[in-house]
Amino acid sequence: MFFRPKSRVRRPASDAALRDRLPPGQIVARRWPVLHQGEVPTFDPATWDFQVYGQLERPLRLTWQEVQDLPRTVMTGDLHCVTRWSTLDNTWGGVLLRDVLDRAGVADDAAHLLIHCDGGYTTNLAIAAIDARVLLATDHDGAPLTPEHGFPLRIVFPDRYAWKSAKWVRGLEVRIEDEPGFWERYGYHNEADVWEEERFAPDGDAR
Ligand SMILES: Nc1nc2c(c(=O)[nH]1)N[C@H]1C(S)=C(S)[C@@H](COP(=O)(O)O)O[C@H]1N2
Ligand SMILES: [Mo]
Repeated sequence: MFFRPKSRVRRPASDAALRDRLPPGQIVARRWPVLHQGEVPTFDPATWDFQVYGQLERPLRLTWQEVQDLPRTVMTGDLHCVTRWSTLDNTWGGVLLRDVLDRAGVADDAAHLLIHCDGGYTTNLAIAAIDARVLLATDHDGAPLTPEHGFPLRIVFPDRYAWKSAKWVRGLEVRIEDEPGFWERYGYHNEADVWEEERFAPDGDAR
């Protein structure tokens, strides 16, 4: 009889480390789930465009080729769904959202973004919260996003619940006033900070 020494048993040795890097109430998913409202939109590179409009000096309308030609970056970040699954160490390739906004020249009195997606999904972000880890991603782990994960273009915002990481993004509306997006209107938290566990709007604040 051969007994495998205890130390060889695969145990959650990294539990403590994991606890440090997982936001409260989250569990690591073994596979990357696909989650969204409605249908995966079809993508036609000939007609697809990406628009940045609203309170701007230089509104943008970019073709798929022009989006691909923007200066690119790679960012490693986690994805945390409010339904409690997380995927860790995703490598995202794409364009810094900040760079796109700078290119368009956000007006001084504009502080909010309403992100518009194919199919009508929306989500809102405060422009001041958009740090150097927020991407308009085209790639995941070195390959183009799959259609169900948001190809050709999705937001990735690792420190906010994943409903802010909008898939199939077609437009950024730069606004003076905040406007709640799809889930924010249904009582989900406006800022959605995963570290503060901002899942739902405070009582009475649902719009
Ligand atoms: N356009 C669009 N983007 C969306 C959603 C959606 O319904 N429509 N769902 C969000 C939610 S709740 C989550 S958890 C993530 C899931 O991304 P994934 O399917 O790539 O895992 O997409 C987000 N982006
Ligand atoms: Mo989600």
